[in-house]
Amino acid sequence: MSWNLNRLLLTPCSSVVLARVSTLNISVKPGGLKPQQYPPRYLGQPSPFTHPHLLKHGEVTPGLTQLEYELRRLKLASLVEAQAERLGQAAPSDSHVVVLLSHPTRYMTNDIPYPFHQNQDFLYLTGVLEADSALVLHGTGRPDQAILFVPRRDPARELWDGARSGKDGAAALTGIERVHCTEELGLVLRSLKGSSLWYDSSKPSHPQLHQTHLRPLLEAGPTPRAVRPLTQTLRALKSPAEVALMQEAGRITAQAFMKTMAMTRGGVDEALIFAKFDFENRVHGANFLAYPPVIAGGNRANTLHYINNNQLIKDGEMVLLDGGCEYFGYVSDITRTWPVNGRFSGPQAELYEAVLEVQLACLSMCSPGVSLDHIYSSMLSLLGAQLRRLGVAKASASEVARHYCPHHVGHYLGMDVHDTPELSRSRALQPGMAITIEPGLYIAEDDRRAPERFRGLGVRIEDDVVVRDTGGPLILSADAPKTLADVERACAQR
Ligand SMILES: [Mn+2]
Repeated sequence: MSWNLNRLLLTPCSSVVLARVSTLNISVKPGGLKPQQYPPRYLGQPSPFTHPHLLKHGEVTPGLTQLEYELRRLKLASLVEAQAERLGQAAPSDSHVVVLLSHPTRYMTNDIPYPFHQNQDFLYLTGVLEADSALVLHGTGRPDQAILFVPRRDPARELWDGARSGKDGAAALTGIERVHCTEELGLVLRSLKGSSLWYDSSKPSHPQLHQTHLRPLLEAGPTPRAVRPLTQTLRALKSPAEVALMQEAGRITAQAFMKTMAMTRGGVDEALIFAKFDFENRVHGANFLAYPPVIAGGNRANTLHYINNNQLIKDGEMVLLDGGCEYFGYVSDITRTWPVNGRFSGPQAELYEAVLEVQLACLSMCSPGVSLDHIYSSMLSLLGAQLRRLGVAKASASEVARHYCPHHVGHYLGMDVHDTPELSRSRALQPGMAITIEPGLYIAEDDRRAPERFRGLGVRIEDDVVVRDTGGPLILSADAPKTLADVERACAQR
């Protein structure tokens, strides 16, 4: 078993955590990775035994190894220890208990479930894709002992809902040695009493498990400390394996854009574009779309969260498509705007070029030390200058730019579309952070201040970016056509 420990330890992380993690005596248990330890049956999620086309041996989810998940838990344990010290609780004899709950199954109606979507913080630390599960980390000083809780095997339920991993399956898959059934959560937590609790109690990710197993504990003790800010700090910095997954998500969606551009024409239904885009993402390997896409023809592009996608787009109009896919836990989020008939009109090209120029300038700013908020204020002044040049505004004030672009320049990206929302956008970007860069200009059809030729036009151009130390930003969505010529060429691929 050859693990490149150095490479994994050097995954981007705050220097505090890195120092702590690299001083840990990490013992890798090759025994947990032996292929014959996987139960020869279906688990509650793909395993290297049942899905060798998706996972290599030692991977918990495609592309992410047991070791990577273990390092995430160790980094969280170090953050908890550091945070306790900061809060003036430096006694090394203090013990900590960290609890994370999975999501429950959600139901569309009566007994028809929605496709299951895991709580990303729980997924980030375990790789477990089953509902009704939990993770407990505990230890003195540093909570680096993991206990996993998964649903008990139940042939009657599995007949309807499909296989469950069970304790042996979950242990083999994750490499976590101590696994209990979920109903033992409260019991185990009570046995760890006297410890300080870290748990996101304000918005429990699994209300029923919270009620049954956590409420009694919370009523008896002091308010627990939040875990979310710590997991989000870790999640903000992507490891090489995570970047590879995001690169694939970006590549898939970029291909889908090319194919979708090639099929539009005057009179096309937004619903058809939706179906084509969804299809092309899945055909290229996506699990599903990451969010309801915006497919907005003509003036509807000026409704930022337009997701009705049910109108016909007239010949001569543009369509704005904001869509992305999820690829084994990581997402893309890309926007392109193009003329449905394949040829930009004069005013459309003018407005498009103005946004593109600003977008390219913002992309070039994506380097370590710069914050999203800083890029945002640059975007506003650049958009202001463009608006003045186009004759939309008399002075290039930021106020006017904010009116014509009411949203931020971008957000963090990762397992979620709007990833790690607790992380301030005023933070300096670091190598390994993933963000979107998405300036736009939206000129409503009833805007009397704007020259008539621009009214009813809305343009946004959005790329996904990983910040790097050297070589400039890595653009994950680079394959999606963007220049006027490339967009028209993609539209012409009939
Ligand atoms: Mn976005």
